[in-house]
Amino acid sequence: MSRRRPRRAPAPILRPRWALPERAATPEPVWRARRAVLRSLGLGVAGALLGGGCEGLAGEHEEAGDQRGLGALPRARRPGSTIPDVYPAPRDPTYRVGRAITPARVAGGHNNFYEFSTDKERVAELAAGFASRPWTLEVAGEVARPGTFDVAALERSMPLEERVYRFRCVEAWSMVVPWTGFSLRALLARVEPTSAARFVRFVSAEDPTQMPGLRTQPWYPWPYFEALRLDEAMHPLAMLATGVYGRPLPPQHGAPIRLVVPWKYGFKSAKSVARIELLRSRPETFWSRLEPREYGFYANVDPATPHPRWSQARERLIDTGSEVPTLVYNGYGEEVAGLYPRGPSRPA
Ligand SMILES: Nc1nc2c(c(=O)[nH]1)N[C@H]1C(S)=C(S)[C@@H](COP(=O)(O)O)O[C@H]1N2
Ligand SMILES: [Mo]
Repeated sequence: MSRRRPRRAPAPILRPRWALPERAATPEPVWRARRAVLRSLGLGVAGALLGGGCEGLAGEHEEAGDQRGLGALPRARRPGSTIPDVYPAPRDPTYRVGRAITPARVAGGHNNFYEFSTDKERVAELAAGFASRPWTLEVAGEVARPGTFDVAALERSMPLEERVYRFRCVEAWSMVVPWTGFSLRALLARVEPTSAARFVRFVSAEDPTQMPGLRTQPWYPWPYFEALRLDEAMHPLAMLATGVYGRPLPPQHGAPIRLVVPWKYGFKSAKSVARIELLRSRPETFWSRLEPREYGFYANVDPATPHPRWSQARERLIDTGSEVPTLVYNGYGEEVAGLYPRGPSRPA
């Protein structure tokens, strides 16, 4: 069943055994019933796409029917906007998940972004005015060509595409998200890591004037910081996302640029990244500094290794509430297991 990816040379195998088209994953009566509920609320499909502070994100836009009426929605890109007109980017059909895409309104209304709030339901409203454009991303450390990259320029120059990924939070909830962006390794290639580089560190923005959680929760070691081993960062699945649901990232999802590492728990995927550093040795991470026994450096999704306070064997899909078994490496084992000779939860 594995098939080589077309178009790109050092191709990973990205069609795992269990993959199904998203449509096949949701039984028809289920999605028909969902739509009937929306209709009865007088919302229709377009109505369902609004709210949650997402500013008119497209919803289950893989369905041709749902594209109708989108023109009437407010778009993130307004006249005079500094956001390049590159959305929606073409979807790469290689990335398949075997589950239905989580509606934009649900994903955009249930966020972990502690710089704003620990209340997932309030992040969208608190972050709504976050000024994320223009934005520069600095890349420094063990690289031959350090640089400061304008995010709009990256959106224009990088091979932007949409990828549907499973997303699994360590708190045992999950969703399925169509991210827009490019492989992190495309940016790393531009800066040319030196032979001494072994790890990549990500530092999120820290702006107390715009991020109320920084002021109200001074006990956290801000700014948020995360890291990957260089070979993990070079894996094609590791993505820098600048968009979601066919639109530029809204603030609550980490505007204007965030990491997405789909085989690891969500906390590895740092939002609103301001700085990337190539390092010789393994750095600390935000959560491992706070609770080293609960949040390790690797944090690969592993149903067999419980969190000290709860099982990771199952997860709850945030849109339907249904519980499903957690997949090792979040279902990306065929692609990434080779990075971990001793298994998902053993230090290499
Ligand atoms: N800067 C920053 N990045 C962050 C977080 C955060 O609090 N601050 N939370 C993480 C956690 S725990 C998760 S599950 C995801 C949530 O991403 P989403 O809101 O886009 O779904 O962001 C991750 N990245
Ligand atoms: Mo998370």
